[in-house]
Amino acid sequence: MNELTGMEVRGDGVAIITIDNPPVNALAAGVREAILERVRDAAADERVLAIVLAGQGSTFAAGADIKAFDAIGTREASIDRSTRMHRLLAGIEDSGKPIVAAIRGAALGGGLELAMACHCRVVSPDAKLGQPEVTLGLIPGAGGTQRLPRLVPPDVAVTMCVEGKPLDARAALAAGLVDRIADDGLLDTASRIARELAASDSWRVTRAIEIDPARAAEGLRAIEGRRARLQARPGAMAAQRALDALQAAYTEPFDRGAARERELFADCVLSAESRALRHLFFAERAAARPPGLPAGTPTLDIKSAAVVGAGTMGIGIAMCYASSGIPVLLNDVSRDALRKALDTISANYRSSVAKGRITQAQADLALSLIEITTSYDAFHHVDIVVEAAFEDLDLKRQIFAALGAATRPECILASNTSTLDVDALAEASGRPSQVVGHHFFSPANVMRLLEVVRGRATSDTVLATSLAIGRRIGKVCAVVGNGFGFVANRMLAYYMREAYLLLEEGASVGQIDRVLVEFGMPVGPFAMQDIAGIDVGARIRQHLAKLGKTRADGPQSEVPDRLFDLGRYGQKTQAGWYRYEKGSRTPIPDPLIDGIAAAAAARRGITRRNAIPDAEIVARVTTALANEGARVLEERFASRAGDIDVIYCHGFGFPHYRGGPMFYAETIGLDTVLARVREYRARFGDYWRPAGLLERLVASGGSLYAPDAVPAAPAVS
Ligand code: 3H9
Repeated sequence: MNELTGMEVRGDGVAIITIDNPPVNALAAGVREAILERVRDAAADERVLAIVLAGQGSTFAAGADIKAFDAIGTREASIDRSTRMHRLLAGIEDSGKPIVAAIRGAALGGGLELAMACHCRVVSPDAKLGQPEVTLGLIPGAGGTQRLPRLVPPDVAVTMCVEGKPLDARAALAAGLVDRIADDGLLDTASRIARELAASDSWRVTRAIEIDPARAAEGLRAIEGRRARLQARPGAMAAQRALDALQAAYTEPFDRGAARERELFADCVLSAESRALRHLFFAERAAARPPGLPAGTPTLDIKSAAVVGAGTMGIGIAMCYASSGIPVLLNDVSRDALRKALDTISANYRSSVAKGRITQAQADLALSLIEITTSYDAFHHVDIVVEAAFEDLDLKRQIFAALGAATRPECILASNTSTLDVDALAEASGRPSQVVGHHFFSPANVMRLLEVVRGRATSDTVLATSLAIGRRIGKVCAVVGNGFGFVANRMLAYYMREAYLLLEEGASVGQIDRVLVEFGMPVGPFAMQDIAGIDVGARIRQHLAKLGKTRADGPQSEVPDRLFDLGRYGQKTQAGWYRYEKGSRTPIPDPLIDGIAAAAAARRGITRRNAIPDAEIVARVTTALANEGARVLEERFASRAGDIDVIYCHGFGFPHYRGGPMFYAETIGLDTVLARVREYRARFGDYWRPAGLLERLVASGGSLYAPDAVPAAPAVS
């Protein structure tokens, strides 16, 4: 068992116990017991005066083993597990010798709970301490909701448990969560403090700290304030339960509060929300390891970048690089466009500073890393170029031919195209193995998704480097094949098709938006278009019409094109699917839309219904997503259902607590999804074609997530 920890008794009487469970020292079964065994050994060893508990490598401990939660099938099993963990931490607290946690890197979840059961906490400047359980649909389950309020002010305890964001070393020191920051010599400092505690013969046992009445009252007020804000938020069950547990901390003695925490943790760990969020946690990490890309594929070192095109996307992409400390050349043919781009970038950074998201120094540094240019002269220095020019194949071909000549052979040439053929650009460049798609989502400096499009000739090194640089600039990456609309926009087209058709059938813009927000989308489809611009979609449809293509199979509603004809482009023209008062972003329903929808329905011979049930709206759009997602998988434009979940959650805000469109389909049952597709086919027409993969899985009782659900093959065109 004790390969999972190490112990060294030093000459000064300090035992250094090290948690050793790579890569992140998760407190899996065996590790927890091993720690207690070491503590007991040290406590029994006469040579030992004091103990330091540290993590091997760059992490203290990333918390409980998240994978193991799937095996908890009952409340009793959950409560039993938490009880053992509580006992174990009490055993550490009561060891009889002072224990100092020496924290390098992350002390998260159960890792922080372990550290709080130590008698003192010393951290390195890079430490991050947090209770992120809520992001997994959980609450701290090993006493975190009881020990944290005994150490930090109520607003900090509430924020940490409800928002899940970690504190950095300085904030943790200011809050009283840690006792010392060791700029260097973490173990030496921790050992010295441990010896001092032993010499003083008095150290603090966190669970014995009494919360004074004034602080308890403040805690209850902070909790009520939060509850009011959470009330309307779907998917906030874990946050509510965290507040319940904190309330117990401010009103009950430790043991009763801890018992309450165990009950509430059990509610959460068995919930559908938590299962979905845990799925997404692993799916996000798996997405960065596409099948077919050998582990350990070498990556290129990206020290500088260039972006071609200083429009909205180019600006956002340049900011991603600069904000991550990578110098970037921003290129455009128009000097005027470049000057405007710099103004926009400065304004964006100013606004981030004003909102407290970054410091002035960080903004100044990022801005200093962006250089504008109208030529490719300096491109032979850069390691990657991201092209974000106007969406026109001939123009992009010319750019790629020029980039092929202007850059070094090993330079990566990435296109931010959302609709064009990456292989055609690869061919134009003259060195197709270096070409890849990097499809960002607008605004590129905010949205976390990056679709990495693997072309026919994209080399493994370019793919691996794309994933590495994507992660470095803060993106969640997923590899997709070179198909029209890739994955995110292809699926969005089916979601929007149903929204338009429901409108023609008699639902209102307001009803559809409300229902999908209640379902958990951050914004309804029509309000979203009013933000993004109705003109953008209309121009793409016009372009496709010339090529004889449509974005999705099935009837193409004319309603959005009528709005475009009327100059109703959305918020920017104060009218789109809604009306907007000058200077306001509040949508006001506009009866004119219903008239346009009724006329469109009449032209298509559709009898409008007086009322469309809310449930049908959710069923229609989610079935369209799941069926198209299954087609994407069988055509191998994505390699795994989890990749699609990651893409749609991070690209278009599918509620994370539902796990993504494919996970949601499994939650309601693939047989139900297939039955709906068949029902809609009978009601609406043959464009509702069930995906073969869906039919096969339903026939065999299989799962989209089984390792053999989709024949293994790299996602290539
Ligand atoms: C909890 O603690 C409940 C308790 O209250 C008590 C209950 C009784 N478990 O993210 P990375 C894997 S709930 C299992 O790429 P980074 C991860 O999947 C937990 N595995 O590295 C990946 O595996 P692979 C609360 C875990 O450097 C590898 O480690 N804790 C866990 O970018 C590397 O991860 C959290 O929510 C885990 N706990 O970031 C913290 N953590 O290589 C979750 C990581 O096979 N973890 N893995 O893909 C994190 O936030 C980040 O991993 C961390 C490192 C910041 C630590």
